[in-house]
Amino acid sequence: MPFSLRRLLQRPRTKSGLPHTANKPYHVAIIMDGNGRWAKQRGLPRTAGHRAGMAALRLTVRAAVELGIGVLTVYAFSTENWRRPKAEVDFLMNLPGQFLKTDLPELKQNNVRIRMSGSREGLPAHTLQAVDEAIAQTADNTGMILNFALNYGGRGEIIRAVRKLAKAVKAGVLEPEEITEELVSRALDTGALPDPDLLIRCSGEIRLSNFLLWQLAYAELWFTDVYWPDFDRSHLLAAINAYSKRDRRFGGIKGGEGLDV
Ligand code: V07
Repeated sequence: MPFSLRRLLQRPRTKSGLPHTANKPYHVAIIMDGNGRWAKQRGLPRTAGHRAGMAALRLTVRAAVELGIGVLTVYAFSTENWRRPKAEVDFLMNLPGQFLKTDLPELKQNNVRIRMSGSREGLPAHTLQAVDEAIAQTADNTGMILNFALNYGGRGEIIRAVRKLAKAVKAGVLEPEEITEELVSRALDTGALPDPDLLIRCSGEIRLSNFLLWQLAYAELWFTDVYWPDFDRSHLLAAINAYSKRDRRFGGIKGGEGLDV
């Protein structure tokens, strides 16, 4: 689809146009880490960990729908993951098709809309076909958005966005001065989605690993030692509970009056 400034500016990114501040996160992002370590601990092949991770994802999506989460973005495959052994990559590239074959009926029943963030380049045709089919079949759904970060890297995404904007400038339809945070946000793969309010990372790693670099600027971060295949509703609830107790200020001060009296 060609880059269109008009499309970029259509809707506010949140209903209010402001960041989401209620005590329930609207957009939750998850780094589903620890599948390989979960398998190793059990003397199983890494692929068994990925399969168990898919089952955990199924439970988490169910829980997120029930909790009224607006957007759930999950890191399924990073651009760095291509460095893994070919057999493992081939296995992973079959998971979107497998997941959708078993889960698409329930997702549709639950009014879930599927989206993808990431580069289409380099993904096998059969993987893209499965994802595109799921996106098309759920395009009119109005419930939770399930956004798969697939062949995704934050810096790569920013580069693709910058190129789109540069092309618009070169074509004479955009002035450099018109490039705002809002426009950059919209040129990213996450487009009109509001930024994540809460990032969850499993498996004890305390880093972003090139995930949603621009979008996570103000997110609350929550880390757990639990391996992703062991993650369930209770861990999601713990993260949301911790989020609801935090005081998000977006760089301002509480109350926003500017005076501490
Ligand atoms: C993958 C299972 C979850 C744990 C993390 C790694 C392994 C679901 C998908 C998927 C992707 C796109 C889509 C539908 C489903 C997936 C990969 C790996 C590459 F439209 N799980 N899952 N994709 N794992």
